Amino acid sequence: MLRILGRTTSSNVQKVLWTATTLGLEFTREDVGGKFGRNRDADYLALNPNGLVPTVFDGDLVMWESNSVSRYLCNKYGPNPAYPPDPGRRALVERWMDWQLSIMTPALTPLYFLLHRLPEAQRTPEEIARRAKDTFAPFAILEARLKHQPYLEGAAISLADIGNGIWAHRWFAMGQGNRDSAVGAWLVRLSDNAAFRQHVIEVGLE
Ligand SMILES: N[C@@H](CCC(=O)N[C@@H](CS)C(=O)NCC(=O)O)C(=O)O
Repeated sequence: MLRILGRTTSSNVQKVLWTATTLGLEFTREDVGGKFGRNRDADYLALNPNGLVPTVFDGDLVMWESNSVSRYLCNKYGPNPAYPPDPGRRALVERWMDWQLSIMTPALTPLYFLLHRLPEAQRTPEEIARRAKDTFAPFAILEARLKHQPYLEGAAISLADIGNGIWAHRWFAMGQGNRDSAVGAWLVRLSDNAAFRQHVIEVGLE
């Protein structure tokens, strides 16, 4: 059975939980990170030198980096349409996973931290507007992509949608976006997925 270390409110933990649930895997999970701490303790750092969550055990194998963990789970416990076996189709999915790490998360995190970490008295409307503007470019890319297809790659949810869908959910929850858009319609489609509801929507933001 998998053992997942990480708080449920972490987008990167949610990614692994959604993937594991998609594959029908059993797992245990322990609260680590955020208000629960433990992630800067020496025993945790010995497992994951980044001091970040998630850290995932599969037997003796200890893993970190949520995208790598998700790939591993699909490789080991697939096949699953979430991670197509054909190298070309897989590359198309993986580009969105890399894009989420390199473009989406850096664009969204400052706005998220401003609204969810900084005390309200320290926020200014100008700063919020500036940070929000930085999020427009990646969502314009998603909008163009999703105008012509139901999911980021192909006709089913893939790992491409999992990582980016979690951030899109947050973006709307932060008062951005237009429900009457291709991204909004994609989020409605994702909401039909029980694992997305369980591990993302029902958990809320922290
Ligand atoms: N690239 C890493 C990033 C991991 C990461 O940044 N985790 C955040 C939560 S989303 C974290 O551990 N923050 C410190 C904390 O929760 O205390 C991954 O994908 O796993």
